[in-house]
Amino acid sequence: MDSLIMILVITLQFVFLNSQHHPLDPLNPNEISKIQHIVTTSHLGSLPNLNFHFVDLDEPEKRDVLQWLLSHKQNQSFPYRRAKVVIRGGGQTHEIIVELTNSSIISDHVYKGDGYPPYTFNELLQAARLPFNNSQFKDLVSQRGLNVSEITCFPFTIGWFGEAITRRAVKLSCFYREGTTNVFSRPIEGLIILVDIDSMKIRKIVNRGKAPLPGAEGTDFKHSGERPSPIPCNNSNRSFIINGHNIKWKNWKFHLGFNARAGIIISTASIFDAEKSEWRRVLYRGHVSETFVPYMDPSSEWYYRTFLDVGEFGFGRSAVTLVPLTDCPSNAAYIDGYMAGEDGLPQEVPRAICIFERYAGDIAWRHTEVGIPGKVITSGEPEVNLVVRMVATVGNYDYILDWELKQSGSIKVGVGLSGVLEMKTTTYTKTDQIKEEVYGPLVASNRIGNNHDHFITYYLDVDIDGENNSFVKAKLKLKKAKASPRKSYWRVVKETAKTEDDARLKLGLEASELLLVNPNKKTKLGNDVGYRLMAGQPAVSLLLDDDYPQMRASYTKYQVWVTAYNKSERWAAGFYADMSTGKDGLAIWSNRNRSIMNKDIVLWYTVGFHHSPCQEDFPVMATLTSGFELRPINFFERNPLLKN
Ligand SMILES: *[C@@H]1O[C@H](CO)[C@@H](O)[C@H](O)[C@H]1NC(C)=O
Ligand SMILES: *[C@@H]1O[C@H](CO)[C@@H](O)[C@H](O)[C@H]1NC(C)=O
Ligand SMILES: *[C@@H]1O[C@H](CO)[C@@H](O)[C@H](O)[C@H]1NC(C)=O
Ligand SMILES: *[C@@H]1O[C@H](CO)[C@@H](O)[C@H](O)[C@H]1NC(C)=O
Ligand SMILES: *[C@@H]1O[C@H](CO)[C@@H](O)[C@H](O)[C@H]1NC(C)=O
Ligand SMILES: *[C@@H]1O[C@H](CO)[C@@H](O)[C@H](O)[C@H]1NC(C)=O
Ligand SMILES: *[C@@H]1O[C@H](CO)[C@@H](O)[C@H](O)[C@H]1NC(C)=O
Ligand SMILES: *[C@@H]1O[C@H](CO)[C@@H](O)[C@H](O)[C@H]1NC(C)=O
Ligand SMILES: *[C@@H]1O[C@H](CO)[C@@H](O)[C@H](O)[C@H]1NC(C)=O
Ligand SMILES: [Cu+2]
Repeated sequence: MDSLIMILVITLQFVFLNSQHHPLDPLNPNEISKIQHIVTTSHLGSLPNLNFHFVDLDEPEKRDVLQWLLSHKQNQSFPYRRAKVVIRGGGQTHEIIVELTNSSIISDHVYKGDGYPPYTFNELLQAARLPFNNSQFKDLVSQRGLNVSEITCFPFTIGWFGEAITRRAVKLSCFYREGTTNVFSRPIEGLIILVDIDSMKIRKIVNRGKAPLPGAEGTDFKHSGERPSPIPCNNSNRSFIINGHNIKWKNWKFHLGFNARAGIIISTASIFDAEKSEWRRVLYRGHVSETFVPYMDPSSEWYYRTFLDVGEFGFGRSAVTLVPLTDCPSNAAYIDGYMAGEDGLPQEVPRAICIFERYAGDIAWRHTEVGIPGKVITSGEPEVNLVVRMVATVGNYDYILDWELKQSGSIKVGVGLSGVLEMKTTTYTKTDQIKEEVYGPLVASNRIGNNHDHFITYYLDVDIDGENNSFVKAKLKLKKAKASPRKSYWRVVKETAKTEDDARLKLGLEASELLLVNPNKKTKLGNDVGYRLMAGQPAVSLLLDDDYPQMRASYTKYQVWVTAYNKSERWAAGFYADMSTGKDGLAIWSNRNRSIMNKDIVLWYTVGFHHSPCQEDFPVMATLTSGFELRPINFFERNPLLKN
């Protein structure tokens, strides 16, 4: 063996040792293939129409992960490695746990509750193709004078409206591509196709008759061709280190995962406290839990459009390959994402995640001191943050999902919306012609941009200096001043939430600070160490509680929830979100009213947008951003940006 090969072998072993054994690592392609082999060669392999709907790491017990991380066992492999697999075969949903270390199926049970697992990409693709082999459909479109080769149909999930559900089904809406690449801009209104997914057959075509078709003019959205000139960048000199799924940057270290459902998963994020000279825990696990997008149009072709994108499709499943210099700057590093396809075999999303340092042009801190006679002293530092980003394109919409770490200790989460509106055809060409309820504004000629919401709910298992934390509402209460020329002032009155019931909040006018504290750890000055939730614009669902879509997404009635940690409570609308009936999910768990004081707790925060579209949203929408921030409050002894 010559020395070059020797070096190569040593390097590979090094990479293997350091990057393959974190217990929260997402399943790698070899593991996905192994799982596929274990399942298909087991008794389950003979199930008719066997499809893999979900293959993910079965999250190891938190206790075991923490023990492994905190003890010095990191040079040993974690004692077990399990996958949770959901397959459908023979018309049934099987939940399987596979142990990878000895290649065995530990458990297999048939799920009989409400709701279905996410659709596979192939199911949606097959469903969308069915109309093109259906003579009724072809007759209907040619009666409308349309060329069938110019039509694209998209499958929409249909929710639940009180009926007994026995079959998986989607509804197709079709669009006319002729003269445009903006497929969603030319809806063929009045034609809905109901598809039974398990038999993969068209069950019904509802034809409401010919509706006008909006033209193709002005619908394209080619970019101007201008790109910022790439900043010369020596990427081997990055200030962050990617070691497998472990990322280290400045005073932060964390684990970065990816799965088909949530997309980005940030785990075991800790910050280095220079004063204490130790790593301190902040976030055990954080990711998008669910997304609810109800359209405000009760008409027969629109009422069912009440999407739970994460549970029905998956944000990771919808992750796109990021485009350097458009989606991420020139100094970005990229990470590929892996998941299982419907056949159980690995699929790759190249460049699913990017990581980069953002030189925001912002000021991290500053001061100009003019109080010293004869001197003006100015000090300060620019803000440099680390951003972890992915983009999920779910049909017409694009969600830009950022996790941004600041050296001040903040974790800032950003959600950007872009993409194309879901629009409805109309005969109207001017707003003043409209005298009836049309469920949204006119955004372009012959097109209504239907009113809707976007609720993106985050799962945030915050562990401030340990698991046992409390949720504190620090309310600003007005006091009357005595013996002073002033009549009033405000003071902070802190209230620790005792149970889950006490920790559901609609944020609004009441002035309050929401804190997560570790009541067992105090600063030298005696303050509870903590983090503050800096909420974004308040938006909760306005639908009636007994409206069916709202029952399925009941958690969107509050922006903030805190629950007791339970490994299996991660997906806010329940794991089986497709055609769910609201019997599982965050609101149900919270109703147990568990004690949350000085306990391992999970914070749930919903970023909400009420979206009444406007003309600028056409033909493609300029990014609209919202988010929230977790900011240290009495966590450090003083401003951690000052390094002396
Ligand atoms: C792991 O590391 C510990 C302490 O660093 C050491 O004592 C032990 O021998 C190591 N074990 C293996 C299997 O390398
Ligand atoms: C594999 O390991 C699990 C424990 O992790 C055990 O329950 C199971 O019996 C083992 N199966 C076989 C075939 O060894
Ligand atoms: C198309 O339809 C015909 C007749 O209904 C059927 O025999 C054929 O299998 C269909 N093809 C596909 C690809 O579904
Ligand atoms: C229909 O569209 C196809 C594909 O764009 C085109 O090749 C064909 O000529 C069109 N037919 C008619 C009748 O316009
Ligand atoms: C980038 O920087 C590294 C270390 O600072 C250096 O070894 C390398 O030659 C540089 N590469 C380029 C292309 O300048
Ligand atoms: C790399 O970073 C170091 C320290 O920040 C700096 O001194 C050096 O100039 C950088 N090198 C390049 C090639 O950018
Ligand atoms: C957390 O509190 C529980 C009691 O609620 C206690 O049993 C446990 O030891 C505490 N854990 C830590 C890490 O302090
Ligand atoms: C954990 O959550 C699951 C699902 O909600 C529930 O069935 C189970 O009873 C919970 N376990 C505990 C210990 O509360
Ligand atoms: C939750 O528990 C608290 C304290 O035991 C109690 O005051 C409150 O009424 C309970 N809420 C519900 C909805 O049961
Ligand atoms: Cu919108």
